[in-house]
Amino acid sequence: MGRLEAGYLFPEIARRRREFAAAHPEAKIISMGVGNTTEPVLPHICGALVEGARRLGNAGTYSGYADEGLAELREGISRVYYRGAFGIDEVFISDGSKCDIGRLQTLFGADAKVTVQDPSYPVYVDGSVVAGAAGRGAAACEDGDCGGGGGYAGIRYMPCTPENNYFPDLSVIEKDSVIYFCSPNNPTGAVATKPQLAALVAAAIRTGSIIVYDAAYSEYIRDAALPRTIYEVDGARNCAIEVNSFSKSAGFTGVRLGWSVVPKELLFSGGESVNSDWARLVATVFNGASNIAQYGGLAALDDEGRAEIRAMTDFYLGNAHLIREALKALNISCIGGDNSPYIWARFPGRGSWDVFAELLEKYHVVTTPGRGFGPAGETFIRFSAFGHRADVEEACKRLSTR
Ligand code: PGU
Repeated sequence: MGRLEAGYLFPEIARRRREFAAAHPEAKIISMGVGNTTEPVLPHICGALVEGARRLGNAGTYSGYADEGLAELREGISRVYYRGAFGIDEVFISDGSKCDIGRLQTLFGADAKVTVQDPSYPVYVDGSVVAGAAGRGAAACEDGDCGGGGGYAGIRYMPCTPENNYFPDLSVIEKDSVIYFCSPNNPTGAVATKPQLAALVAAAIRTGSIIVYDAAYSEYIRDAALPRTIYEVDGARNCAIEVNSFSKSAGFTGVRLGWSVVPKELLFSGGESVNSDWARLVATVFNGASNIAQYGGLAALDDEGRAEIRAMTDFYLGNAHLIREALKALNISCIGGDNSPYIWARFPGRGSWDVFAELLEKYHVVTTPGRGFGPAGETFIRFSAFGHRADVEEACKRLSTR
């Protein structure tokens, strides 16, 4: 804990927002910061959550611990997301992908050689630091106030920039690494193509590394040519774990339900089964996802639930389109937002916390400074498309006066 360079990014942003609000009580602040869902869970899935709660109030249907998750849910996730390619003992139900990432960091421990995309979702780095897998920062932010986005010695950063079209140079991956890879990417919104993922898998196999593939935004992919899971690539079963959740697709950020896939073929360099160790670890430190949430998850897998997920993600993609158009009109170059709920906007020559402050102070719009996602985010701002339509429209209107 002592090695962490700053507080966790999103509470830091919330703190700055509170400070500004206290000084300007008249300001109507709009959040395009943290990627938190805003729209209600849709009726079919919500009905299943209600029914799940009712079952707990009935002697005939009451259930307690369900450590490994409902078999039907594990089978359903394999069928809907992976064409049935995994057995139920390869799909682990969880309370969300962030929580699984934390447990994976416990599994890999302090000796893990960690490689991340730069910028990246801060949990890959911060959680690894907490697990002991990094030395004190070498390239830490100059002012000690970058909200978690410094550079830690012992963590390998793979820059993803406009120059490499947001896909990193994989030749820097060392032997026996743990590689965190997120697509659609948070924060850049870039989505890796199938040949790019094939190159990633080849690099992992060449170096004996394990990929932790974060597919939390896979339901936002609209381009049919783009892969929705790393297991679309041959060989991924031998080198990749995938985490995903219902948070951003079904609006379960507050319900909490996700999963991890750990194929039986995946082995540590000593030959031990990662699947067995993961099962042992999860059984030891986790007591299972809420029964209520799991009933909701089952409904999210049937035809009506799939249609609701589509409608929900279409709505947020609609917001993303408005944000992109607003930025385009201002000649601000940006990517993302077409197959992802994030837009990554470039402010050349500017520090991202400065731009963050400008947008908050002048337009009362909260964003996320790119630096919080890593050193390569310094001149970028992340706009989140999670918000009510009227708020997004109002924020875009305010920005258009820039
Ligand atoms: N993975 C990625 C890539 C994410 O962006 C997020 C949420 C999660 C996992 C967490 O998913 P759960 O399944 O709900 O655990 N990222 C948001 C929220 C901030 C946070 O601290 O998680 C964001 O704004 O980046």
